[in-house]
Amino acid sequence: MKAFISPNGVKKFSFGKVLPTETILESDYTLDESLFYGDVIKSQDKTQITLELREEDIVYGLGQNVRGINKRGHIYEAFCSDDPNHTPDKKSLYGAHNFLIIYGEKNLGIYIDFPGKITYDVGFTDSNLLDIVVEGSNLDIYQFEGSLKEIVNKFRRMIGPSYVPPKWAFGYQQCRWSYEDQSKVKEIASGFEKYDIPVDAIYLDIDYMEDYKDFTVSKERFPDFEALISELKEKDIKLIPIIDAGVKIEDGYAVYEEGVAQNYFLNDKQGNPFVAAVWPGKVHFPDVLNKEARKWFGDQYHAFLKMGIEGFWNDMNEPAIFYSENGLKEAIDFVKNQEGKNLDVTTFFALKDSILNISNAVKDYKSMYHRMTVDDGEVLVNHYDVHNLYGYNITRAADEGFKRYDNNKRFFLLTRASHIGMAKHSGIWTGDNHSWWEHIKLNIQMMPSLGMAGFLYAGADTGGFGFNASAELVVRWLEFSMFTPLLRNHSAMGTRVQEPWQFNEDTTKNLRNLIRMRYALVPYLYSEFMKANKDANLLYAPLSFVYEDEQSKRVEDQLLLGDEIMIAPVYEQNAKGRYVYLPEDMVMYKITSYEDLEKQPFELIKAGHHYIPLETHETVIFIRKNRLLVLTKPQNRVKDLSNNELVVIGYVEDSATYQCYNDDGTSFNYRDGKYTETNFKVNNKGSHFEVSVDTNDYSIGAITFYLIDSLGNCKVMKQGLTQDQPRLV
Ligand code: MIG
Repeated sequence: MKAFISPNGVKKFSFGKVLPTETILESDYTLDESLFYGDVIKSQDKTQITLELREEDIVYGLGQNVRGINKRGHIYEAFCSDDPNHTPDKKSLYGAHNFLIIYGEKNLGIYIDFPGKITYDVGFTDSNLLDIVVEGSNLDIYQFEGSLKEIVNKFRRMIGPSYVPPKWAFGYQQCRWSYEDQSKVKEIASGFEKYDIPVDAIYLDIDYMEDYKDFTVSKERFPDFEALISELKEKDIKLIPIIDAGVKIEDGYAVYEEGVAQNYFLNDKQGNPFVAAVWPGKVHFPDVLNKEARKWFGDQYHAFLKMGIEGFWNDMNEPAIFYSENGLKEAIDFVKNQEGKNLDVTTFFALKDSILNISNAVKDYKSMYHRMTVDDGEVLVNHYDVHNLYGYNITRAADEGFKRYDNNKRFFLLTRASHIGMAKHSGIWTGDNHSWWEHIKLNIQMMPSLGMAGFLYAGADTGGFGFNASAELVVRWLEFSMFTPLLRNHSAMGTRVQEPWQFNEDTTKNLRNLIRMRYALVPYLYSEFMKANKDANLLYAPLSFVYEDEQSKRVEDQLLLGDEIMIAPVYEQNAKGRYVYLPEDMVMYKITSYEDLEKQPFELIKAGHHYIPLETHETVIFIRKNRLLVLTKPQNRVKDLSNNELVVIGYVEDSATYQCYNDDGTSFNYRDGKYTETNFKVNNKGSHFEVSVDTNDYSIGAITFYLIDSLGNCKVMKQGLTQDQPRLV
């Protein structure tokens, strides 16, 4: 083992030579005498890392996973898995995010740089131990110290800034597996017009393709694809097609033929393209760990970009395998063998499992090979050993392809499988959840750990993907996801439809109000998102990141969103309220509709535990002490939002400031300082409030302040700025 230290105190412990995961930015590490905080035992093909957990320690992190914000008490695996049943017994979902923090007397952050499988026994087998088993002996362990915020900060600076989508991606998005033809897509777009509900994007799931072939469009179901794109574009609605990982094996299909001719696919042991089967039937997988193959696959997107498509979602990229030729043959042989026999129990269960186990089989992953680009050379690597890099690199292929097409345009991109380091290329959705109340809670609990892993542009299928959603569930879910950067309603084939108007009039009205409120929140969400990204902070933080009292450390169903507010969503069926814990006095804002702002639905709530009654149509947020929340007047598209009519709600005991950020929303020019800043300042002078606005944003017009003082009294003040007025008032 060798130890190193970076200029900002990050310690690195190297064991052997890890295959390049390309997850971290270069830094000047110097040799160091430090010892690793835990015990490390190496055997030939495994590394076991053990750390002690004290009774009161909390373990945060591990990115996309089941269970609570505090990960203690379960075993997790980092092994990207296509598993549509996110039940509490699961160890691993689609992402592999090897970053965690032990929060206690001495805080410790750990990132394990390793591309294969890792198991984390977080105080499950022995409640006082964190036992990590890495399936390999070449790895780097990074160790971070400091406050929770500092640890996240150092780690996130190390992996670099996260993906920034176009601003319209902060609007409402509608998906379904599938909107099966062009008339259905138009019908959905008209639905939003008819019911006057904001929307910015509609998705195309796998049925838009011809026989599930990537980069093709069904002539039968979408005969006028380009006209459809322009028609929607005129309405400012983006169309987002899906791209799967597997490339259909079919003579005459260019992507397949080129890939074979150039040896761009994963191979089997003999060096022939590996045959797996997914939606299109038999497929090959692009070898995106090979630089040239990755470039080739990324360039496939250009034809769609030329047609005016501005974003995609990448699915099945764990990669998911329904079956392989060999796996299927073995299973069928086994089944045939049992024919006519009087089966004992063991054989009967083996028979049942033989078919179930053909999907995503480890044996198949171990039968595929990459020609991985390492230091500009090529190394033959077994897929199993780098499994967690696949989704990362196939989405990176897309991002790099987009940048070659236009390097100053922000394209929209979501992926399912992911890994640390991938956050710079794309956002993620959290895969096939269910229309279960438990999954609203899971969605809430996953957001902070995704952020720690760098995934800021993230969200879950609102309303739930699998199973049937009730109206109440969709409303309550939106009461949380209206705050997540990715706000997408999606559901599976065969389930109850769940577009906002599919339930009853009341529900449509509630959902309209919530979605409009989401648009009102965009200035705040976008500002906090961009600041969290620039400063390598969390957008969603557990309460303990700010409040150090014992109770705050244990709160699992409330989050801080940005620097100004705390959210406390309802996630229980038939609930008419919930308990909320306030670490300090805050102003409660019960949201019903944007228009109801005039009724001043604010109330000062003292620190402590409270039961807050909340009807189905009521969402609650809490404004922190001496903080300001900025809203804008809602519109039906993000691009129509302006800063012309802003609302500032503040809980000001002494003084508060807020910096609202904005930019063109489409380019990377913000990196060159091309953005606007509006600084709001409020002072409580006892008898009155003093407000000032300092801005270089010439679109700022009327501002209405709702200011609440320490007695809970609300004062309304209107400020007008005209175009030629000085920017300082
Ligand atoms: O095997 O494309 O997570 O969002 O609708 C299922 C169909 C494949 C899984 C994705 C989901 C998508 C679905 N896909």
